[in-house]
Amino acid sequence: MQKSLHQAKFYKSTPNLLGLPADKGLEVALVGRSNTGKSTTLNTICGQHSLARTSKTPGRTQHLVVFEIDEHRRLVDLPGFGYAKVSRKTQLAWEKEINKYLNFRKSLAGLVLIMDIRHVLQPIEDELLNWCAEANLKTHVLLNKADKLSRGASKSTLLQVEKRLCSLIERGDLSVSLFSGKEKTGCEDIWLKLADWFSQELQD
Ligand SMILES: Nc1nc2c(ncn2[C@@H]2O[C@H](COP(=O)(O)OP(=O)(O)OP(=O)(O)O)[C@@H](O)[C@H]2O)c(=O)[nH]1
Ligand SMILES: [Mg+2]
Repeated sequence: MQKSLHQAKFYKSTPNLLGLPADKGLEVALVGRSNTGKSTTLNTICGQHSLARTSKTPGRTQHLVVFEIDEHRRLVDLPGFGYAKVSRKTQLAWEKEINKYLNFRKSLAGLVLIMDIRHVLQPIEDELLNWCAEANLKTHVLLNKADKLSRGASKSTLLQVEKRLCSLIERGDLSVSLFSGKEKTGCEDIWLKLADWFSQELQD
């Protein structure tokens, strides 16, 4: 998987679903609140420095940004939920596009939900996880920015999150792991997930 991810290339950026490539093959999307490190995570797991654009200021990713791994497999970097500095109207428009994407994208094989380990399970994240469970969408949660906490505090947050989500985890479509896009730690679990999701039968 790592080798294929290394070859991922920018494919296109689009403000709405109409601009996405044909709904074929398999796609994995990175989703989360604004500034949790989605774009940094994408770069880290692909072993590339500047594939997706990152920024210190929230609201960097304003489109659905598609990266092609090969002819049949893609990663999609989604705009962050809840970015306060754009108008409410723009926020709602993004949320609507993300909701449509999650609801209707047939090639969506799995979702990577990025949370900031210092602010886990915010209401929008809870809502998203419940929706994923209802939709039977395979989801992996990365508790990102683990470098900001001590090892002990990171581990204890992981246990708390797993406890809160135990009923969803037991059903089998949800998993959680520690991650740091900055220190490039915690990649193994997500590589295994991607290898699994991307080996499903292709949508045509
Ligand atoms: N300490 C630390 N900082 C991180 C980590 N991952 C991302 N950041 C920082 O968090 C900020 C936001 O990172 P992005 O990757 O642009 O976040 P995003 O979720 O894509 O943001 P939007 O596209 O604006 O929603 C940047 O300043 C990153 O350097 C991490 O693992 N540790
Ligand atoms: Mg981003």
